[in-house]
Amino acid sequence: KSLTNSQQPTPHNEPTPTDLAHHVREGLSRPFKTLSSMYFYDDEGSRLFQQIMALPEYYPTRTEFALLTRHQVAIGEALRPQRPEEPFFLLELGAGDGLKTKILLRHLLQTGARFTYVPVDISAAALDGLAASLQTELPDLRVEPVVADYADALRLMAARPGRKAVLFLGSNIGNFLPDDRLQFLRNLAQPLTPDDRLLVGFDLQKDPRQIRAAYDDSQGVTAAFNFNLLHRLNRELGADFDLAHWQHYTDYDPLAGAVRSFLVSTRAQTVRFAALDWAVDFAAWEMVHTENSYKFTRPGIAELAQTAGLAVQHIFTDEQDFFADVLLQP
Ligand code: AVI
Repeated sequence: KSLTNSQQPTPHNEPTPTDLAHHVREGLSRPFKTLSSMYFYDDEGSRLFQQIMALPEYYPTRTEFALLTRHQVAIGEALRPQRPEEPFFLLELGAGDGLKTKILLRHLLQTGARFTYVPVDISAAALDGLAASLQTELPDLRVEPVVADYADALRLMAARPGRKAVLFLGSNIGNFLPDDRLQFLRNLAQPLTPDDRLLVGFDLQKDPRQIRAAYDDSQGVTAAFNFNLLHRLNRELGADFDLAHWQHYTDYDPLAGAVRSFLVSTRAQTVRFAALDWAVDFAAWEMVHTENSYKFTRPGIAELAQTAGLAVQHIFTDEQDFFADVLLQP
């Protein structure tokens, strides 16, 4: 089974256009209509996500940045092998612009670690940009980008001798449904050995109002990010969504620890998909579910890790206990 699960994938692990057509038809034919968040990340969606990460309400990115800054020494110690002369690979799944990772990379270089940074992404363009910025900012860093799906990249790297320290930062793990999340972690752990390490980012449960605000910002950037999905369907599948009759709606369920985002049809309407020779009806106030963003507790993380066959070695958090980077051992 691939690590890029078809239901709840992660940014930068995009499927092909034929998958889009199939997925949209299937998701919009369900009694409770859905569209997967994996389709958020076209060029415009990726640009909007960059903007989201800088919003005052969207705390996860800057919190994890502060956390990594605060714990860089301990995290560096935990990721590198005991013997300093032993070379290792620092793999990063879905590296993005690498802004957070550069904290660790800089620290490891400054303390004489011998390692190769292996950013993994399905998009060659994303990796080219990252490699170029690393070349100027950290010219001494050895970089071996891998354009592949996470599972393929891990299998490929597992065959090479030396420790693998695998980073899965952000709160990307939160975009999986619980079953898919467990399967994802199991697949991640499968090719690794007890000498390897995993560092996974989890957004923690906190004041529910603060969580909800992070997904419904006052400038409407998150709404635009959600609407971009409809623009994309108009463009790529010849659909005729009229954005004047759709709203962004988001809610946080503290019992499930889940933010759920929706696109809401504000009136009864029919949308045609020219490329699919197909049409779909929406009732007034019908909701299309587009994204889950789960928030975690320590017991929840411990249970997940244990079920996936991983040992929690350390939980690194920020001063406010908003976010956790969890060190796991296979
Ligand atoms: C990519 N992922 C971790 C983001 C999140 O927080 O779930 C995506 C996002 N959706 C709306 N805002 C941010």
